[in-house]
Amino acid sequence: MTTLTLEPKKMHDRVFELLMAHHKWFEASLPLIASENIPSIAVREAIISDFGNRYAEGWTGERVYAGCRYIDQVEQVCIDLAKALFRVEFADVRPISGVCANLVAYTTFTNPGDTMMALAIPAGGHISMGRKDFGGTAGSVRGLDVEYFPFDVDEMNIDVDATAKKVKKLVSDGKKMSLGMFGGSVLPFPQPVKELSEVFHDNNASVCYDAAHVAGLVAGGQFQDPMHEGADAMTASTHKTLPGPQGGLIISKSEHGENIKRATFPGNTSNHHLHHLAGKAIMFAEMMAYGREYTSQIVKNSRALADKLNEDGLKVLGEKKGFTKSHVIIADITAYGDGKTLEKKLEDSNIILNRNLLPYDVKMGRHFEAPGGIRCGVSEVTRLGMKEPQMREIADLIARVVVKGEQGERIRADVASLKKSFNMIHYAFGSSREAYEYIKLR
Ligand code: DSN
Repeated sequence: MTTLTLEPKKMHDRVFELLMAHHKWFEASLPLIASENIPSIAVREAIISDFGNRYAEGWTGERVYAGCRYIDQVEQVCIDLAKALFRVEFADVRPISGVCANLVAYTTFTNPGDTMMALAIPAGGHISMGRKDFGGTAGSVRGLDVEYFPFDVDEMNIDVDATAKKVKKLVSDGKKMSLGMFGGSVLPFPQPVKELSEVFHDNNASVCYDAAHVAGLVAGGQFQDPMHEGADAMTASTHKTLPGPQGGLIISKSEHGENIKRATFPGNTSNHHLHHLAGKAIMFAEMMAYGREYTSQIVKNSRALADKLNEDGLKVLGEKKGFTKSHVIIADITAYGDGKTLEKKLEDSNIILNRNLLPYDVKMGRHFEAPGGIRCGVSEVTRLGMKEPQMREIADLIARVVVKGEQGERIRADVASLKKSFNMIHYAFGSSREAYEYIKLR
């Protein structure tokens, strides 16, 4: 049994102290985790509304609960905005996360025991695409047999010819290939959806694209547009390059709409998170208004950061292709240490990014605990108004820690001084509150 060392009121107060400390820390830090972003103050207002206390199982106008008069209207606004933003016929905004959206896709397009092709995790696949023996969602929850896309490290991309051959071979060997699952968690370059969709379709498989990371760039017209390149559906998170609350989304051609609706509810959710639904609607409206400008700056920033990091001595992958065409950069830091140690040193310097497996790490005997890479994303710093000159400063700060071994107070002071002029949210409808302000309601 746990014996509490503090009275309940003191523990209650302690939680608020820690929340406030977190806000102060992020205010003075460089947030570079590729899967994160900061929502606008307007989104934050929406997600503390009473919507978060309600149930609305089902589809708009067909709920299993009373009390949904306004919830239905907000959900319809959210659906309409999502369809307009992604230029598609059907959107289901209820999945509560990217993993949940992928499960909706698996439920729609596959049966347990079928084969799905996806990227291996070191090549950029996500845990939700993983095999059962690694505890991945596709294998252990949906019972799928996962085959990997052949991957070309120089190109940092799927190998088209080898994939076409592999699909045909698997099918001729008697595998029931149901789904080609493109996309993933490290996606510096557009993938060959156009080139390979027909191969999957000709072999009776559907095509889905996990745009968890790049959905904002797709919406802003800065990356590939999978739904117009042959994909049947696209899943996404709403809080990475899309700067919304944490959540998921699935869009598709209209013919899959009814199956997707059932796969979301009752298949993979009971209640969806209605406060986040309102936040998603606000964020989609911001993206309709500012998305093109925001995401074109993300891509320019990412490229500027990659160029300077590489010049400063980090080995950024994808050099042959110009390092990146998205928000994400992946660098081999094995000349200076392992990913875990360097992630910690950077964190101690208030530079927050994460370690990452490199495509060739497993072959080299490296493990996700101490991989050979680090991953940076620029969505959040771009949202704070930073541009190419600040990216070069960030690269120098990272290199001081990684390459030169500097650490501690001097770096933290330089990080805070850079950050000081960038504490407002840009590309949103405006607010006088600062990005990391702790908003007290008590
Ligand atoms: N694992 C997250 C990422 O950082 O890419 C997404 O779920």
